[in-house]
Amino acid sequence: MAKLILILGDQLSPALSSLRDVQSDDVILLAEVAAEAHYVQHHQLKIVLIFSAMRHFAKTLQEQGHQVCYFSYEQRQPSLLAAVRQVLMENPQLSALTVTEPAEYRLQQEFLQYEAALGLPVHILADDRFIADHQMFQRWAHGRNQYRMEFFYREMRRYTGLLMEGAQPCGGQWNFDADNRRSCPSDVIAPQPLWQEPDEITQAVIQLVSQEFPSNMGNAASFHYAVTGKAARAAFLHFVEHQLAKFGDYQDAMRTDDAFLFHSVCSMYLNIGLLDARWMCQKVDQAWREQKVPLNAAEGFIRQIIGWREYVRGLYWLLMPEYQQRNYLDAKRPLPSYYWHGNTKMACMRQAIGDTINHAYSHHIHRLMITGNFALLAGLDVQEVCEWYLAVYADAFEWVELPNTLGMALFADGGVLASKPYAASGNYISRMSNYCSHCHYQVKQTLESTACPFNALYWDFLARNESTLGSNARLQLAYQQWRRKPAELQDQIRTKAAALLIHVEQL
Ligand code: DLZ
Ligand code: SF4
Repeated sequence: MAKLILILGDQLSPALSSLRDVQSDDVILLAEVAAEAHYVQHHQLKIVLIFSAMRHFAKTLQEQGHQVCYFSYEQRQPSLLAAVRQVLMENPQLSALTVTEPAEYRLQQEFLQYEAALGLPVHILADDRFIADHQMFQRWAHGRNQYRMEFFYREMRRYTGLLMEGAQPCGGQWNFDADNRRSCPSDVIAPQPLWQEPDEITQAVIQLVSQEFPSNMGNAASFHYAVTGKAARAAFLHFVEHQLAKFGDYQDAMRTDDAFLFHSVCSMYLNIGLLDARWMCQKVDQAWREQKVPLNAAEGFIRQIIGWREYVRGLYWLLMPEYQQRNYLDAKRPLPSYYWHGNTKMACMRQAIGDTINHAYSHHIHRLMITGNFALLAGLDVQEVCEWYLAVYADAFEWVELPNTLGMALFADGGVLASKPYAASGNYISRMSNYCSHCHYQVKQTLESTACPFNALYWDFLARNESTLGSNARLQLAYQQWRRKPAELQDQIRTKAAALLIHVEQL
């Protein structure tokens, strides 16, 4: 019995579960559709990446002799369901639909309706590209009142054997986070990540996106990412060879002249299936065992993949759909327009948003401690901020974006992900970057007209949320500092913050 296999834009892996028992009379469908291209205003480079990678993946399947049906965006399929319907109508011999489970709750809910809508069996297979399946995560989470990444991560280390010597972690320590926090001196030069020249297929997609999505963020013509598994693996091996050794030390550093520093910039490839998480981690484990990179680099990288990435995916599926509605600190201020155009006097924000506009990428500390921290301190609307992150980053799919933004950056889940809000004043940004020396504002000032906005907003954030956050154990030092300030100074700071928030659009 021939079947239809639907492959989504973030399922571009040859080892995908739905492709495992493909038969010669099966039809494989990939479709560029309006519903997926428009559910948020995706960055132009994100759309180019996904459409071009889909086209390359379909071409490879075809070359391998599979029957492939491909709808390009110009064919105006409104939705995945419409595309499936059309293929089934044209191929009445197809008697079932198979799909690997979608990564997002939104689509999972749609797929659960497909059987009724199409009148044929729909088989939804597990996505075993993730290392922990849903049951494994649920077993781990069961009975816990706190879900701390660190404990999940240790289990994943034992489960995978990565950086393990028998039952013990290599180096006698599970986590070298404390060795991942150096600022990057100006004489340390990071090698460029490996970019790709667009081929003919990508050039056609660039043209399409420029025409069809002209007002979306970014410039499609500047596309330089990998769009095939082979090119993505080359980019990752380039990272292992040239960047990984220093990734550990400078993971949290930021610099005006370099958006990438020692980051791999491979999350977008991994999240659409061009790279395999186990393969990446094995390469890093091997580089450490061959003494090519220090342990704080290898462990820091592997923690991001088998720890953090698997953990946020597990939490997403554990807590959706209720998680999406959370707004613990009742943050509702509209998103300032500079999140979209980057035109602000705050040098750090200009840099982080500018990098985002130019590359559909910025690294995790920009996302957490600059744009995320500002959104947290200013009480920006949780839904709007989440939508922004989902739209503007090439690696952003809701399963990974939502916990990172709503939980980690905005503390809107009340502490499920993070044990304290990642609120920081200008002092942190000044320590970890060279932005402040290029800024209109003065990082050492709090009340003056030229004062760094992060400073008054930081204290005001603590003060206005004292009833919810005041007893948080990890914020006690900060609250002691606040409470020790004379009442008059507290008033001045809060008045300054109120003025900043009224004029937040002009900062
Ligand atoms: C993000 C995206 C975009 C922009 N376009 C498509 C598309 O046209 N067709 C498709 O199959 N997938 C696309 N995607 C990725 C999906 O949105 C993604 O599979 C779901 O969000 C589940 O993670
Ligand atoms: Fe950002 Fe303040 Fe530093 Fe300016 S002074 S770059 S606003 S932290």
